[in-house]
Amino acid sequence: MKSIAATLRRFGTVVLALVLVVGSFAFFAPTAAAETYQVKLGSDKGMLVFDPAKLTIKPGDTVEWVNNKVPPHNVVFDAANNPTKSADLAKNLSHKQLLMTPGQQVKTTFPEDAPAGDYTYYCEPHRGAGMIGKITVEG
Ligand SMILES: [Cu+2]
Repeated sequence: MKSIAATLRRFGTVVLALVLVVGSFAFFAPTAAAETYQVKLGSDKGMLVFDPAKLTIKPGDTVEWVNNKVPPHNVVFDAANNPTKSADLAKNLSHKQLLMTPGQQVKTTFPEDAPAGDYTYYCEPHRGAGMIGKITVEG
């Protein structure tokens, strides 16, 4: 009898722990909606590309650009190629400073009120070589 009681107590503790863990996920899910995505500057094989070149995100999400191969690179959003054609918005999203060292990172958090649509960006030194990327913000 004693061992059954002990087993039941242990089982009860496990169930309680599970309820707490699952409950905390449910509680935090709405606020943990914003995600962070990584885009490499220069592919692992040394191609002059953003990897991935196309990315779909939601307003409030963050894109982390990681300097990878064949630097220098930068991230410049095209004022003529975003949903509002806003030069200010493009400037705020951009990181014009050249990244020289592999591993360097810059981040852009898209505002909660970022209009849905395609945002085209490029790397200034390698734009002519086709180093162009696109972020699609979902509505
Ligand atoms: Cu580049």
